[in-house]
Amino acid sequence: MFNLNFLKSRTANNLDKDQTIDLDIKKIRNDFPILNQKIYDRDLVYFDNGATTQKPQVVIEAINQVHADYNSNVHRGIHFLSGQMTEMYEEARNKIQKFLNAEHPHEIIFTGGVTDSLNLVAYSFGEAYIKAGDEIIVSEMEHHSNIVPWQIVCQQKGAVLKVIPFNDQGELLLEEYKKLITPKTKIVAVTHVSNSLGTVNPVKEIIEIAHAHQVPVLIDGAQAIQHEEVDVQALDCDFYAFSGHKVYGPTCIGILYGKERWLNEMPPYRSGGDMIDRVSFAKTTYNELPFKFEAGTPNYIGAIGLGHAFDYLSGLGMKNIRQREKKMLDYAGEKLSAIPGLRVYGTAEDKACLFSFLLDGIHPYDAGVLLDRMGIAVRTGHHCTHPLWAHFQTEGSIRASLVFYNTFEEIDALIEAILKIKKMAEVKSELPAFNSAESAQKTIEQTQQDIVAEFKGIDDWLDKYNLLIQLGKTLPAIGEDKKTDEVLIKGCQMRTWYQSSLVEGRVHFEIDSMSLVIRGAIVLLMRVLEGRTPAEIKNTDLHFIDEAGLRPLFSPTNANSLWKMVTQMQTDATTDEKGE
Ligand code: 7TS
Repeated sequence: MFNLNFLKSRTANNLDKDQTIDLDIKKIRNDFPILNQKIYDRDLVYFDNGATTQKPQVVIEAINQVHADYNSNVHRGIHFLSGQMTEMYEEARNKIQKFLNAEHPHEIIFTGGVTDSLNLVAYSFGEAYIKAGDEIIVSEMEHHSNIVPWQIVCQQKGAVLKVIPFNDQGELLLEEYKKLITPKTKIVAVTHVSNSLGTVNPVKEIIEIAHAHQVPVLIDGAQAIQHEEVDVQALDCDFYAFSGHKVYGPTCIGILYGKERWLNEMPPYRSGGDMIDRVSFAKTTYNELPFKFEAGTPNYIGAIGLGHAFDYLSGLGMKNIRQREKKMLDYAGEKLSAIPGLRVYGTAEDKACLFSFLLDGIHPYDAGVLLDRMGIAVRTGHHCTHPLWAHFQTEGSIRASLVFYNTFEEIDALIEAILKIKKMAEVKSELPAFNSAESAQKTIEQTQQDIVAEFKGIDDWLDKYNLLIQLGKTLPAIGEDKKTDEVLIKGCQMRTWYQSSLVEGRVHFEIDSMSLVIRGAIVLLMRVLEGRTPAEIKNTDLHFIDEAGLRPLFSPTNANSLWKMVTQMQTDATTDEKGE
């Protein structure tokens, strides 16, 4: 039985577009089933919206129902289901056209996400217009996906990448930008909102400046579309790109808006079915827009889900969303800046509700795992913006990114959690300093049993981390001169340096880490393995890790330097043994 009614927008509120009201957050939160759950027995506080947003029930239901009742491939069947599906897919395109106020539906290209959209423009625009000696302008605060595709174009074409700098508040320096534009500039590609600092860039002005020189502009809207009203005609941008999953829609669906003129002139990016008009071995001609850029079976179900996400947002009203997020921005901003030893990165005049910060004396990784155990999901690290952090001469931050469904109570919970973490980091450890000579006097087995006993009585995850942190403070630091790249354990966000040596038949370790939690684990490993013979180390079953309940404290992805180090300690011993 076909129930096309569900395709009509079902929104939380049906409001006049220009009216501003306070959103009923309690009701809205019930639209997002994932938010009403407990993590480690605590209410989930989801502050990782910059990475991906949660999905309202209407989007989840739409995806399910399309799979259950309508599934069929688009644009290629004459049968009923295919016709229905095609209609829904094209209706989703129309909704997005309206949401963005694009002039034509065929200026909306469905892609696999913003990364895919940015690669499409870099490759295809690059093929059409960029030659040796030309210049491309990006900014210092771009996500890697709006840097690397342009670097590749530059390498392939012999073009030059120029960079708009920003000041310490995280605001682009427009006077510097103006100086970068020359007759060789072929395109400007900048982010609308910075994912690491929250800065809302003055994209209209950036576009006007470029257009005064007949230079087109690509806007990466990945962090803007969920917070701002975006009108591509009012902005007059040439391209606008974003991902569905960051705007309450499904993953692996994205949008590239492009002005008809450019999209018509640019060559296809990916090729295959659907993007062709006629194929022969003598000559192949391409389909018209938007299909020229949609090779193969598109993610039509994702597109329909995304259409529903935009219906939902229209129902709430982007102005109401902006108003609510601004209130939370002011509230959280004031509370965070009152915490001593907390530095906020990104204090631009106009910013989204996103806070990047560092706490004195604690690595972002440690803060991230502790917040997680308190039910608060944040992101830590570089957030795929290495050059941005190079500006601040640091490696990343703790990032809390909020959206309208977050609450003031959740902000209070974050503040309370940060104060708790600060205390753990600041308190002087009462544990004795790690002494390698002393630990070598006990047998390996006895040491392991002692560690298990120390951790066994501790039920609360936070207390376990706290013990590791306090242990971590007792590890003697290795000299700065020894912290070289050669001894750095690769592929991990918290830098850990590791070296071992064999002296008179015994293995000695010199290990250090920026993370106190990892340092705590190092102390435990050193207590067991330091000063032992290669054979002892190789043959030790490190059973204390599981028996003391330590393994779940370190996820394989986040704490991979620790697990690599454990393997390294025992592999080195094998090598030493052979060399003996
Ligand atoms: N551009 C910006 C500004 C982004 O914030 C991101 C993702 C991307 C591009 C790439 O998006 P994707 O959907 O193609 O992966 N940013 C983040 C982030 O800040 N945390 O996780 C992903």
